[in-house]
Amino acid sequence: MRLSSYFLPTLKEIPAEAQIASHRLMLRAGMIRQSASGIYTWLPMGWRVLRKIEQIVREEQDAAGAQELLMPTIQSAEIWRESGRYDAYGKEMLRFTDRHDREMLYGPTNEELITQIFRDNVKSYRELPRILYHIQWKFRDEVRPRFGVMRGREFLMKDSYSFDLDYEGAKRSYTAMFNAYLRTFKRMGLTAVPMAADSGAIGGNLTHEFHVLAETGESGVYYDVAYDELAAKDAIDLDALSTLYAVTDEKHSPDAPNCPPPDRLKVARGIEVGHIFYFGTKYSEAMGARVAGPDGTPVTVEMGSYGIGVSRLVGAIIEAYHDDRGIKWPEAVAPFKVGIVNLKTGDAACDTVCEDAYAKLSAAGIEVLYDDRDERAGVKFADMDLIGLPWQLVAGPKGVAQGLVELKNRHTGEKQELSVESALARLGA
Ligand code: 5CA
Repeated sequence: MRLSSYFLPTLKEIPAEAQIASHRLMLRAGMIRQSASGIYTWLPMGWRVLRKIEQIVREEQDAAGAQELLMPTIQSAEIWRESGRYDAYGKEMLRFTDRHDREMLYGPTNEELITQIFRDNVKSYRELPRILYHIQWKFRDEVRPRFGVMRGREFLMKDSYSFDLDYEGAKRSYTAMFNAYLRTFKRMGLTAVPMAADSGAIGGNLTHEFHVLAETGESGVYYDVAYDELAAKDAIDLDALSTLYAVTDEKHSPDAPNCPPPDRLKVARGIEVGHIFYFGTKYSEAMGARVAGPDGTPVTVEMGSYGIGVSRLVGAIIEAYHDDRGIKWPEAVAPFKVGIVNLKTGDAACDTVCEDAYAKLSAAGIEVLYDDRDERAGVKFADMDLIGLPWQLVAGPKGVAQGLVELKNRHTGEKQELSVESALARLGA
């Protein structure tokens, strides 16, 4: 992509309405624009990142045996009456009527709809277990949307739903999702700590929230220092982990039997990027989701649901990866891997080196953004640091005369003078 023709409206000023770094940086780096309170347009740069995150989430869901489908954003009130949640959900649900006066809503979550689909299409225990998921926009009319995409009204969620014959099966599905979450967040460069949580409006008794630790997090978290080590593993023994104290503020109590003494208790703030629930037959019972069991008698299926805040993750990653000049994308989610900075557009030698590097990187399948604009070097450096691509390949007249370019690592700040060939080789071209 050539920056001269890329739709990237960066901002020099710090937007007054943004209170936290990720919100400020997403506006300044031309990733999002607000369209109404808590509702955003994703500009090309933001959209690229969102899709990368979505893809990692998808790959790990698929690897864990979940199957992707796509449910609509708009739902009928009827199924929510069946589960009893239509009235219970309150003002957070955006409700409206269609031209035939049918009551509709913009889905805040999908337990009802997936239970209906399951009920109407699965008849035998032989088809179990099933984990189905989709990645779809949700709407919750939050009282206080804030921090940009962190607490939006419209937001992108991955939500999975598991169906099992009995509790043992449901716990296996829950554990599979739990482990998939640890891998998912790790691939994005995040440490997300699983916390025993409160089940809120979803209901149920086995539930964990996954929190990225950050000072600007909205939740208080309290956990045993031994927990870090256990949770850093790729796959955990859920029962072993569950004996250790790790809770969100709603659940914290210094009098709990396994609450460690103050010197072993970590107190931090976290951003909730995922939330998983086992809720048994809460929805299947209310909505009649039954299958024929091995002996032919109908069995009400055991369910769980598993959410990831895909759009919130964009903000959470920036909270974890930025400095005072801008974003520092982890490579796995970076919108482009490398930015080429032409310090003297119009200079024949610089243009040749940059065009050649651009062509070779592109041909090697490496995502590259080429700053070919006719701008001052200072502007180009500032923009490149702001948008935070992991690598910068800088070509100026002095170096180019000696066949050299500079390769800068945005994370470490390390700069190296290299021949063009070596620089391209470092980048994988
Ligand atoms: N049905 C269940 C699991 S599929 C559910 O809705 N869980 S949830 O309410 O906890 O939401 C799942 C995830 O969506 C949360 O962990 C959070 O990361 C994200 N999320 C929830 N509300 C918002 C919001 N207003 N803005 C951005 N992300 C949100």
